[in-house]
Amino acid sequence: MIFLLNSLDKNSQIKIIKDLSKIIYKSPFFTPTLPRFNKPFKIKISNAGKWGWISNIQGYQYVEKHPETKKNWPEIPSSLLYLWQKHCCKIKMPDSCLINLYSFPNSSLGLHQDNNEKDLTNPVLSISLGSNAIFRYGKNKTNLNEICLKTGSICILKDSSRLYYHGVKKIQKVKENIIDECDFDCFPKNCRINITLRKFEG
Ligand code: MD6
Ligand code: FE
Repeated sequence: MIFLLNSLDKNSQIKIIKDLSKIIYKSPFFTPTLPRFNKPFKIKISNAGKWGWISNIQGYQYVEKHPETKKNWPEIPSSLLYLWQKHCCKIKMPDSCLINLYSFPNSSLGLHQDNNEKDLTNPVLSISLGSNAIFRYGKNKTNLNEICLKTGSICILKDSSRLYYHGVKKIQKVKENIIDECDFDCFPKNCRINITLRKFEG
């Protein structure tokens, strides 16, 4: 697992937050539920790109339409495609952009692997914005490392770390939250946003 801590400067973060607000306007956040049990996740999500990742009683799936608006997901903004090209790959572009919204203080994300994609040799890139995440990761569920992901940090799963387990133990409020400074109604105060870029189709 590669961590590029505090990699994005303030202006690039603000541009991404603006681009996200446009996505959320067309494609509102919704609460996914756990496969089989249908219990709600402690985060909200939305997507951009051809394929959006969702979870419901039926399982984890990549789908072409928002489950509530029934519309196609908006396009992945160039501010994010640029980061994929810079850090992952110049040739194959991502076709899926998952936006996770963590509200303070009660959001968290269970330990999981990203393994629903068709070709697991393609990397996954994530961007953290807003409040801090106490992020856990490791090759096995039993031997986990912990790291604080601050706003502007990038994380890449590739090669031998592609199937590492990872999750968010808790959210830590920060003094100056860049999402609050942008002042969009679609994001709650003290929240954290994590964006994951992936290639679902080969
Ligand atoms: C999060 N991140 O940071 C959750 N997945 O909120 C992920 O699930 C994740 O950070 C794949 C690659 C990087 C990640
Ligand atoms: Fe993940």
